[in-house]
Amino acid sequence: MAVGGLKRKSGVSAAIRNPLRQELYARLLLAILLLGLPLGIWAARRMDTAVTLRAAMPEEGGFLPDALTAQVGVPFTLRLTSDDVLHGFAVGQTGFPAVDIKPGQVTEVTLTFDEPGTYAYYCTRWCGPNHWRMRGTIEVTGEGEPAIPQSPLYVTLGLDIDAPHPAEAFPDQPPAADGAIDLLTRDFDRQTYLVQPPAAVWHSWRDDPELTDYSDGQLWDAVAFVWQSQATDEQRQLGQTLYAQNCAACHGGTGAGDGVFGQAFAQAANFTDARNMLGASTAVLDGKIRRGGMGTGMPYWGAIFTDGEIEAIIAYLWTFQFPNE
Ligand code: HEC
Ligand SMILES: [Cu+2]
Repeated sequence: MAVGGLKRKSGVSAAIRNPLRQELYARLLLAILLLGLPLGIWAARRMDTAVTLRAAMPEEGGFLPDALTAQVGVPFTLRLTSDDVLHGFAVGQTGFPAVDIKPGQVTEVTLTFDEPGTYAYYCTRWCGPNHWRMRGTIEVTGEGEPAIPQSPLYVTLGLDIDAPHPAEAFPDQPPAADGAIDLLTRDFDRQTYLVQPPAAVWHSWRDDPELTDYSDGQLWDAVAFVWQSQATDEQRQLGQTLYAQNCAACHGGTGAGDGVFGQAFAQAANFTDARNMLGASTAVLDGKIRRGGMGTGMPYWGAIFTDGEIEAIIAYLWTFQFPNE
């Protein structure tokens, strides 16, 4: 260091005496400026947008900070660290693949947002009973129209999703979707699937004088069939994957509400309970998933999943009542 400094000093003094050398130095300086300026700006920008995001168990504060800002089209780098156990990081509704945050390591991710809006980031590792509380938001500003969120169906319909919804009638055993096939020519549309509970559809068929020849069980089989016809196997598969990652810990792998963390809160809903489920419409389930069970352990997922993902999860939830063969 000292030697270099000295050399440079003598070099500068030499340049003053020699005009040729002086020009050389001027050129060099210009080159350094021309090259160095953009480099410096680039480095400064990079440092500006790189934010350290610390993850800790929710009891210890969760994500710190839990609110970030970014600009449309400007790459945004996060340095993820963990204070305690293994956590995960993902951004809802973006398709950004989840990454792990290992204690003692820095995980760098760079995000670029195409559209303004409020994005939610969340932990993807079950780090404790309050894991799902590990959430934060990224406020993205800039060019473009933020997508205007559509009102969830339960709001448009004015449904009280907190009201108990027991079915008046339900089968003793899960219906088989392959029965009573000749009933299927009857009208059944998307709207009915969205707004009517299965039990209400069953009742309307039961009260239909044209259908008196069919047994109660056959009518349930027909309900199971039309319900399943509203989703594809791909959707149910996607729903199953998302359920396993996000819901099973509370609602149980078999949907019975007996997940390891389900007990830590008010009993998580039992999706195998026919009386409870067959009295619920898709709109009610959709609302509960999006908004969460305020004051209960049921988290809100509206900011995390896309509409298509929620649709897929509900299609999977229905399989607990209407099993696929
Ligand atoms: C931390 C535990 C927990 C997790 C995780 C969780 N839930 Fe729940 N859930 C609950 C509890 C507790 C209830 C009952 C309270 C209520 O209905 O508000 C509930 C209720 C529900 C209901 C309402 C059922 C009804 O009969 O109205 C639906 C639907 C639901 N959860 C779906 C999901 C889905 C889908 C996921 C995953 C994306 C999920 N839950 C994740 C705890 C959880
Ligand atoms: Cu976590």
